[in-house]
Amino acid sequence: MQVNLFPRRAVRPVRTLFAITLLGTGVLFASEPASAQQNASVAISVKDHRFQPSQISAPANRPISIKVKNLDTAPMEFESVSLRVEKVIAAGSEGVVNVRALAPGRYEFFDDFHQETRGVLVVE
Ligand SMILES: [Cu+2]
Repeated sequence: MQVNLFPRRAVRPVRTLFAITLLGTGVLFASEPASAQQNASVAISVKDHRFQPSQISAPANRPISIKVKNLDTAPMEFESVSLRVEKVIAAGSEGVVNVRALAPGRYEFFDDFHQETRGVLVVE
């Protein structure tokens, strides 16, 4: 009886894995460059019920992370109808509001708890 120490079947999974790895690498290179996928980030604070600065800007066609720092002693709610976001940020704390990739334009936002507190995101 002949004993095959290296049956072909045992080799196959390794080759398959190698092929999948190659395929995966190809997919990785075929997709968009990393910079296009990465979130743009922009920071804003709220102090005495005013956004500081009241106008922020971000690049178009990239998801945006807006870091909101609430320096007031009251909670606020960062809200925007056009951006379709709302997030409560406790007094003296901060939060990140993630926004989808946007077309160029002006997107208004406000504090839903103090509606006179307003700002605008300029996307260009
Ligand atoms: Cu609200």
